[in-house]
Amino acid sequence: MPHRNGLSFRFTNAITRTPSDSVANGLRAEDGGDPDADRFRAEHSLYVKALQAAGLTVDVLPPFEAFPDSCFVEDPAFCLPDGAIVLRPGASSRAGESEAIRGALEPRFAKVVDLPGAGDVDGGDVLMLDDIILVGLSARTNREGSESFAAVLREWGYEARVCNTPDGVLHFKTACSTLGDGVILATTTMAESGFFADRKVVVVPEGEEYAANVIRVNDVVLVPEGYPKTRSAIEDAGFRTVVLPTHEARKIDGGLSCLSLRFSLQ
Ligand code: CIR
Repeated sequence: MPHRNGLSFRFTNAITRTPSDSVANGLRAEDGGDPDADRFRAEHSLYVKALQAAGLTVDVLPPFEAFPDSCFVEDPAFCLPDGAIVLRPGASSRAGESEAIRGALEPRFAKVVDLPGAGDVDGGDVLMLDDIILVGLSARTNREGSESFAAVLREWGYEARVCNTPDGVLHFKTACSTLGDGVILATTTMAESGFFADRKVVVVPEGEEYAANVIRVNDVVLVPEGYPKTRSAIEDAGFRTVVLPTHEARKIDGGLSCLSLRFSLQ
């Protein structure tokens, strides 16, 4: 695919969803205590403000009590300037989120399509770079889903490659992010995976692996609070950072990317 400068980090819009009270029952790999819904909403509102300060128009959808993980809007859809693809999340408790996010996408995109076939893809497994889109196989994204997703992307003129997310990592982007301008942020395991070929990789210092999930939004990189070595490494690589609290999201394996769908309307 032709290199599209800024595809992965120049955005005009975002969609988020306010955490519900039921977020306390969100899925998690290990139980370190339930998130507190009020504190989560306070952190979420700082997140929305940071996206707005970065120049985005942000649509904040109302809480969706029936789906505890529904504030993680990145997982049920994937957005490109050409249109949006409604995905099928791999966790059965999240299945109904696709229908709900479609309703938010349709007024904004001329083209909204469903992931064909019966496979599963979580948006957290999709890393968009400026010249390729990487799709990680994981406990949530299976071979059938990733292949049908890659086929849609190719039809739309994008190059897509399916990769294996390392064992024990929830989503591909749990362990890596794009900092934009051709630079990747990744844990040591991901950096050594070969997925990034000869791209410049900023490696997350040991012990700060959670901070591998950041988002570049226009001229800033949003980073989670409490990971000073990663923040310094990103700044040393020449990027401006904004620190945000994600303590409640972290309790249910959520990070900064999961909390929004970011896109550029043509
Ligand atoms: C889940 O397990 O589905 C949620 N508790 C966390 C989802 C995080 N989403 C993401 O990394 N894209």
